[in-house]
Amino acid sequence: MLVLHHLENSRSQRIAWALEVIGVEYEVKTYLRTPDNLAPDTLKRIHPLGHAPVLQDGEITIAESGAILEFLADEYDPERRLKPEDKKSLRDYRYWLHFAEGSFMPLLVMMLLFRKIPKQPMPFFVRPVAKSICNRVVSSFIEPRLRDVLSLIEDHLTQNNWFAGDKLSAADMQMSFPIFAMSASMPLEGYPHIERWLVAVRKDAAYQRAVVQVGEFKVF
Ligand SMILES: N[C@@H](CCC(=O)N[C@@H](CS)C(=O)NCC(=O)O)C(=O)O
Repeated sequence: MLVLHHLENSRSQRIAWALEVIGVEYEVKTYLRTPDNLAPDTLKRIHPLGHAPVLQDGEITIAESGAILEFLADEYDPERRLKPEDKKSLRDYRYWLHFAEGSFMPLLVMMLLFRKIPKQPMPFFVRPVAKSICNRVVSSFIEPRLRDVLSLIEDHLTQNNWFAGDKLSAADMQMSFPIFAMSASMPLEGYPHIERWLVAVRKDAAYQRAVVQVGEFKVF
């Protein structure tokens, strides 16, 4: 049976959603985060980097959520519920599948780190300087780029119901994690089509079953 190594409140939710969409049997092994919000060392026994998600299929161990979704599409989805067939949708599928981890997540991780740095232990006289530098990086570098990302997504979802055409696909699953993270840290009122997409995701029956398995995304 497929085994999903799931870290609480993490990207593993994408994989549980995909597994529910294709209706394949799987077992979830849940790992709790450390007090520093990291993965526990036990996850390194499954994959050397110790990140989640990791999927095991017998002797095969796969990390990277995009690679796992592609593996499931190739090996377990004869009805092509995860990957569209027509050329235009397939191009969009590939773009957003890579965009989520290649362009979107690095900005979110940077924002998380720069917001955390001034809260770390440090001499009291250093803190105001650290705070001012970090705020500057967030406001002048990270936030404008995130606004560009949201506008790009909003434009795309104005013309498409889902990320890859008219049907839900693994591109939506891959994009769900950064969009949930964004929506948890700022209101998306100016982005009605992203909001509309979020409502559709939460209504999806397979998504709801995945939430029962691995929980809903919470803010860090
Ligand atoms: N690009 C990887 C990122 C994996 C990753 O960083 N996962 C996070 C959870 S969302 C993690 O394991 N964090 C714990 C840690 O870094 O210790 C993917 O898409 O799977």
